[in-house]
Parts: sequence; structure tokens; C-alpha cells
Amino acid sequence: MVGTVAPDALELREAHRFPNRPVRARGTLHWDILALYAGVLDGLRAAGPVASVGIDSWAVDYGLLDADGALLGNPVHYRDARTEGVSERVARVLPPAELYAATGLQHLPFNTVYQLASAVGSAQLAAAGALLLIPDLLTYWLTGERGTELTNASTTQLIDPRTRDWSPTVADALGIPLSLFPPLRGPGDPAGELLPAVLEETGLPGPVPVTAVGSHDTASAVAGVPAKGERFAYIATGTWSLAGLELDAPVLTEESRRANFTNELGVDGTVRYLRNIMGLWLLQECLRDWETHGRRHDLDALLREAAAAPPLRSVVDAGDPAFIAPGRMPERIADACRELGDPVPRTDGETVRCVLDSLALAHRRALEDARELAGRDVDTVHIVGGGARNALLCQLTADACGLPVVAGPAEAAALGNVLVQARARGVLHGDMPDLRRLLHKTQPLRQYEPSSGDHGTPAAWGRAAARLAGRGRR
Ligand code: LRH
Repeated sequence: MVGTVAPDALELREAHRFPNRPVRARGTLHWDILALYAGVLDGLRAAGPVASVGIDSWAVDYGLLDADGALLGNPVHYRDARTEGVSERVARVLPPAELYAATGLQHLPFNTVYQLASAVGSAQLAAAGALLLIPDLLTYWLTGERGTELTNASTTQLIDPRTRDWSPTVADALGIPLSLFPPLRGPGDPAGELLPAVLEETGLPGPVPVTAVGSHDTASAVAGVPAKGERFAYIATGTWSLAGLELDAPVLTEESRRANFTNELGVDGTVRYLRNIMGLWLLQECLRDWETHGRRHDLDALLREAAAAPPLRSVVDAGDPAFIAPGRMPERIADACRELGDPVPRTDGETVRCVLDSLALAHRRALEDARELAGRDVDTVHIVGGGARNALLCQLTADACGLPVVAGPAEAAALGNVLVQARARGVLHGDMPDLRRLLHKTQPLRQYEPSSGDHGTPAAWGRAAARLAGRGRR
């Protein structure tokens, strides 16, 4: 994505798009990191001359380097089964309440801390001289410089959100050597320059500085929320739905831990107080499954079918970690409906409706909990990320939450990334509200008002929420 930025203008252009296809080999699900890096180089070539480069990606995953700086194996995908049962083992050494008090991170079975705990004692970890999170690894290949960007580091569950620095308590208790991590750097810090070989390969005129951004895609997406005031909640929806609030300080209470809320670090000293919800992964995996069974759907037609299906007929818990692993998603959704005593969807359209109703309910629950736990009021919900293009999901979320939803930009992460670079290069000035002013001035947004009742009355949403809450899971 190429951003063009001036004090009163902001445009984004897609220069190149490439697939991200995980590969299973010898039973382990990997990222094809060299294919991704090749995609980055192709993207730079397609972009043409640029004033700065910044990289963000999904969180928690990493590559290990040997003493010479060579990559030790392909990074393992956080959806791989290697972390099964690990959090239970870790809990015996470090009780969940202590881990939360130290890191404020939501329990997710794939947090880096569990990935590393599962690797302690392996030949690969023993051979490692450094650990680089995915965006830091790509940055290292582009610049030769190593660092650990803070917003993404906060997803490792090895950072104390009060000090915004490493938590030796956690690392020491689990035998994880913090010395593997290169020094921390924050959004806006310099991260080197494109190496001469990279300039040559991409045909870019140098020098091209690389700037650290909110390298966790969700940190960049939240920076890309076009909020006007302070009383807003956000839902960054793509593969995941990340629903919550932007705060000045972490909430580390026991209630917060039990509600499984996370305190990830954001741009400009902020805290992203949110809950991870399965997101459009549920739909993506259904589409993939139907295609392997010879049913390739036109997405718009399928969403029209879903919109016409009976509302709130069957719902599942879209926060249930049981949905993390890939494969057989329609069947697993049907199983969850059966288990919870709801009718099983009869058509693919009804399955999609079940997914979207369930996501809307999980959005509602996350925002209700966030408001209560953080003691903050909310008058607007911003939906950013790919899900902002899904009109049905936006309307259902407005209906479920009983609040107006402002949808867009879909490319919030790229915009948040570019804004931080532009400010670091001196093109823009000011703090988050100033950067956000530029977003709501320049980006097309769409507003959804809470219910006409077409997709379920407020009372029906309330009953469905209570029904799901009664089933005891988040
Ligand atoms: C979204 C995301 C999310 C993480 C998950 C691993 O892309 O970064 O914030 O929890 O991927």
C-alpha cells in the first residue's frame, strides 16, 4: 500500500497484493516467510519511489536466527497445534492470576509465551541467537538492523503494560531468555534504511529510510480509527474481530482477567483494551470448506441469502477458542449449534447468518464488558478493517449494540501505518486526535443506525445475548 500524505490530504493506493498461504510440513503448520518477503520486494518494486517504508503484520509469531543471522526454520503458525496443553503446564509454574497481573494479556493459547514455553529444550531454540517477531524479521531483511517493536512485543505476554518494558518475572519463571529479543523500539522510531542490495533488486532510488510503526496490525488499525471524540469503541474486523477501547492506562483487575480482556500497547502511549473474537475467519473457513466440496460461492449472493435468513435462529460463541484451528468449519459450527441446543443451519446462507449474528453478539458482549470494566462511556462504535465492507455485519453490530456504527476505512491498518510514518518524517504534526482528524476528513465512511427491527428487535437481541451468556463461555 502506498500512502500519499500532506497536512490536509491522505490517499492510499494498492501497489501489489499477494497471497499468504500457510504450509503444513511434517505435521506442523508454517508461514511461508520467504514467499511473503518476495511479496514485499515485489510490492516495493511496484510502489516506485517512496520517502519511507513501514511494516505491520499479525501478532505473536516469530522467526529464530542463528549466531550468523540466518533463519532457523520457517516460523510456525499460531494456529498450529504445538501449543495444545501448554498454557495448562505454564499455569502450574505461573498461576494465571500472576501472569495477568504482570502482563495484562488475554489468555489465548497461542500467545508467544506459550509458543516459547513449548519450544524450551528444543534443538532449534538452543541454537538461536536472536528472536524476531514477523514484522521485525522482514524489516531486518530489508535493512540489516534488528529491533523489537513495542506494540507487537506487547502481544508476546512478556511485557509489563505499566512500565512498557519486558517483564523479567514472567521470563525468568518460564526459563525464556529475554536476551533473544533485540532492543525495543516504538512506533515512529527509525528502523534503518533499505540495504543497497534491496534498492538494486527493487529498482528504488535510495536512500529509503525504514520507520517503525505500530507493527502489530491491530495497533496500526486502531491508530487508523477515524474517531471524532473520546467516547468511541472500535472493532477491527478482518480474520479476527478485535473489539474494545483505547485507554491511557491498563486495567489489570481480577474481573478484567476473568472477562478475558487484553491490554495490548498502542501508538503514543495508549493501551488497546480489547477482546479477541474469532472474526471473519469463521466465514473464510466456511467458504474454503464449501469450495473443497465443489460449492464455490459468490460472496455477495451468499450475503444476500444470509440477510434474508431468519434472524438469531442459531448462534454460537464466536469467542470460543475451539474455533481457532483450521478445517471443517461448517461442521464444527453445526456441532456447536447442536451442543448449545439451537437448530442446525439448513443452508449455506443460514450458516453465514449464524456466523454474522454470532459475531454481532460477541461484539456487543465485548463492548458492554469493556465499558463496565474500564468505567468508560461510549456513544459511537467504529468498525474498521475488511469487515467494514460487510454491510450486513455492520448493520447487525449496530442492532446488537444498540449504538450507531461508523464503518470504514477498510484499510485502517495501512492508514495507521502510513500516518505514523508521515509524522515521523515531519510531514504531519500533532497527536492522535490530529491524525484522526485527517482520517475523518479524507476517508469515505458509512453510518449504520441501530435497528429498524428488520434483523431482530432490541428485545430479541437482548434475549439472544442472555441465552449465549447463560451458556457460560465468552
Ligand atoms: C490480527 C492479529 C490479532 C492477533 C492475531 C494473532 O491480525 O494481529 O490482533 O491476536 O492476529
